[in-house]
Amino acid sequence: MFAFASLVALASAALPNVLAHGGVLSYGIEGQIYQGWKVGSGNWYPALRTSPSSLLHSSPSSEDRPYNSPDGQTTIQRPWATYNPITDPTDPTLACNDDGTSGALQLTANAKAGDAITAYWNQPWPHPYGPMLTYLAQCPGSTCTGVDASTLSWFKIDEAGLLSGTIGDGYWGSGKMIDQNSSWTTTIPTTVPSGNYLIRFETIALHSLPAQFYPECAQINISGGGSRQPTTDELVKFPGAYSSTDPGLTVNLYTNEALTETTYIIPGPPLYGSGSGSAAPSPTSAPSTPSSTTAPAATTTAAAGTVAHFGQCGGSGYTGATACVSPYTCTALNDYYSQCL
Ligand SMILES: *[C@@H]1O[C@H](CO)[C@@H](O)[C@H](O)[C@H]1NC(C)=O
Ligand SMILES: *[C@@H]1O[C@H](CO)[C@@H](O)[C@H](O)[C@H]1NC(C)=O
Ligand SMILES: [Cu+2]
Repeated sequence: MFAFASLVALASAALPNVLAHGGVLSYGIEGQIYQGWKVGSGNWYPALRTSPSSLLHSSPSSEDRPYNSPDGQTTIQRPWATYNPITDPTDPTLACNDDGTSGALQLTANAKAGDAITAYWNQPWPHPYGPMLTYLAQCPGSTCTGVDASTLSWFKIDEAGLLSGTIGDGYWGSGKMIDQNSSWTTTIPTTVPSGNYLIRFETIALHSLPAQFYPECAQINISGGGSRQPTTDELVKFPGAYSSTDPGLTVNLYTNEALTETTYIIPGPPLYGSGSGSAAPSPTSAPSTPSSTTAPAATTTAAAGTVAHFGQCGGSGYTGATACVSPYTCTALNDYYSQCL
């Protein structure tokens, strides 16, 4: 205990105000912002949680939590236990970065199939090497409140791995997330059945091994959905979906081979609706989803009349181009900001 306390003191002294880790702090659904669990004053700093994860994840103290106390907080986000990474793919907290329970005053956001939903991480997100993944899990009853996240079956609706370049020095989904205001936008497929879901945004950091998982969840009630249930092959459990031997979780960025390797296999099940679903996750060395374009960032210069993916295309006081490059459409996020999504 003495040694651990000393290490914590050292870590705090060495990194006074730098946020080394974090999580999803808020959400946006078609222009409406939903705050996540509030950050508690005085405890939002990088603590040392690299010692035995079983010990450290079993009973987070108030200092380890990203909020002072859940008392009185109402949010669509599920409570989460720590801003430190989960580093074991069998960790029981892998579903939503907590014990799976909902908040005492848990809220649910309404969303429509086809809506764009954005997760905002703390800024700037510090880890640019690794994939972005978004999952949905339908809750069995008329609400997700009270449903244990670890009992649900999840399917992947969005992923972005190595977008360009090599494993060793390429551009990753998480690098793009940082370039996009440390946020990630996923469109709810129009084909998912209406109902109550948990949505799980995850970024995985590969700058050191073992890989670091940063998942948080929110409750949404999807209306106007379709009729395509996820197939058996598309459904996974957390924990269960990942293994410590997955090729996408064991890549070493710092080898000579990494500087020539352009194929990265995104962990987890095949994408929802991606085909038969019976094959192993397919290697992706190129953009594989509509959210992955060759435009590296929202700041990409676009020709007149063609705004790049995630670029601004409207809003009060905006005078620039309003037409989005195919296949994106200009979507009003609020009165002041419309974005090509
Ligand atoms: C979900 O939305 C449907 C349709 O709008 C509504 O009838 C239902 O009450 C909602 N359920 C919850 C838990 O919010
Ligand atoms: C960037 O993200 C922050 C939340 O982290 C949000 O308040 C802000 O509106 C975002 N900016 C844009 C241009 O979307
Ligand atoms: Cu970190």
